[in-house]
Amino acid sequence: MSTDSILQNVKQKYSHQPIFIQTVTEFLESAGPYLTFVNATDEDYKRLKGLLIPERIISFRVTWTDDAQNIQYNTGYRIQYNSALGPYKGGLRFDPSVNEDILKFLGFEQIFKNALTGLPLGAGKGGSDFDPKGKSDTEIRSFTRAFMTELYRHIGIETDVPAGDIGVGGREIGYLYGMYKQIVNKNEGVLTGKGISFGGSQGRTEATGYGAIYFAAQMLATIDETLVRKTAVVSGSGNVALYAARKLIQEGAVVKTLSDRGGYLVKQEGFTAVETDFIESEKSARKSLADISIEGATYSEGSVWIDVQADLYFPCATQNEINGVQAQAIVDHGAVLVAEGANMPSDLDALHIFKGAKLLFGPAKAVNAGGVAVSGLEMSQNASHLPWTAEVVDQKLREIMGQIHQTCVQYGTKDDSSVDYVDGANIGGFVRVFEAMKGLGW
Ligand code: NDP
Ligand code: 2IT
Repeated sequence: MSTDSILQNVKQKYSHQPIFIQTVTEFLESAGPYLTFVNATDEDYKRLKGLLIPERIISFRVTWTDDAQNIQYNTGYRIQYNSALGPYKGGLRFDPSVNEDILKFLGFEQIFKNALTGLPLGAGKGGSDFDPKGKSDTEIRSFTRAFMTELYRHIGIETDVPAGDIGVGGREIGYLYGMYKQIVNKNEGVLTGKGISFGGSQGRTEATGYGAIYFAAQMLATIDETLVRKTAVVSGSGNVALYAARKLIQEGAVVKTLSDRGGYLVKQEGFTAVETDFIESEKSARKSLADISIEGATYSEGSVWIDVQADLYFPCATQNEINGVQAQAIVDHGAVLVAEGANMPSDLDALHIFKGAKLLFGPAKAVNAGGVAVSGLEMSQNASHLPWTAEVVDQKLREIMGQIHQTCVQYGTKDDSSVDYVDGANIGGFVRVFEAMKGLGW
């Protein structure tokens, strides 16, 4: 058996799931040469085939009532992908694009990301094709409560611990947890990203964005560079993008852009922290960037990757937001670093261009692992009934991002002593989960 034959099999069997095929292809491009190098046995290849298949896929109907008293239906999902390292762990996404393909890609990525954190976390992902856009607060509450009346029977602190993702932030997690508590009559922290007053961890809201910047700083340090006075393009204007932008500003970098589904705002001299707060409050009121006015900033519907030159690029919105042409433009702009805050924001063409270029490229599995890492810390605090201070959590986040960087260097250093962070993250995560599967007799 070989990874080529495994990939052919996946392509044939799941030809209707292109995003899943993309993530498996990307992973096997790293895992294949590694398995050849370590003389993997037939049993290893069979175990790898097993790793590609989710342990369980749950799908359910969600029936809820809108403000006009109409009955509405959506489909809910939870994919319990791999539990070798611990309870299934990963976010919930509410977006009309959600389907089994998208959630299998996200769940598969989560396996290696969670393994890289070094914490006892298995991997899962879930969500619904529910569109939060234009919904009132009572509709969000009605939907989330209906969603939890189905999901609750499949999750548990030692079974499966969901969190947020696109369209699911602090408010939604609060409503979901409120419903869970009412159903099971137990005060167990079955979701992470909870409000601080009911079991949440300090620093979880900030963790993904901050962690991405801690990781980028480590990458820059390998070429004796820092973030100070570097210009940065950030895409997205949600949780990950805004906290990445704020940390960049704190570290002395110049954040030129933020974006949303409609286009991007660019301010050549850089946004201030106060402006990021203003954008956050306008976005939470569901405004589009096109309607948000910031002095000195202009709005465009073009491609931020092609139009805006910077030293550093942080895609923090969604999957496949950078294609080959756009990746080439980033390289031609003379970028020093690309670090993926979103999950799989570079398509396969873009990935190959970045890997072949002379720049530092940080893949999502490593760069955005800070979010799930602090989720893991929230689980520890819930289990011990002892909350930690913001300083303690931030220090642990920094340490975990440092360890992930170390792992990437360990498994990704090439003969010319450059670091291939894609190989490093894929192989580093894989080795940990594969060892566990072996030990468990799987
Ligand atoms: P949010 O819902 O808070 O924000 C999402 C942002 O991305 C919004 O600005 C949204 O624009 C934009 N966006 C969403 N879909 C598209 C699209 N199809 N095209 C262009 N822009 C789009 O989500 P998060 O910030 O939490 O998540 C962003 C990314 O980071 C996702 O890939 C997620 O999987 C990943 N991630 C999130 C983690 C977390 O802890 N939250 C952890 C690790 C990864 P608009 O405002 O117009 O909707
Ligand atoms: O993609 C991700 O890592 C997340 N959405 C966060 C998962 C989590 O359990 O905190």
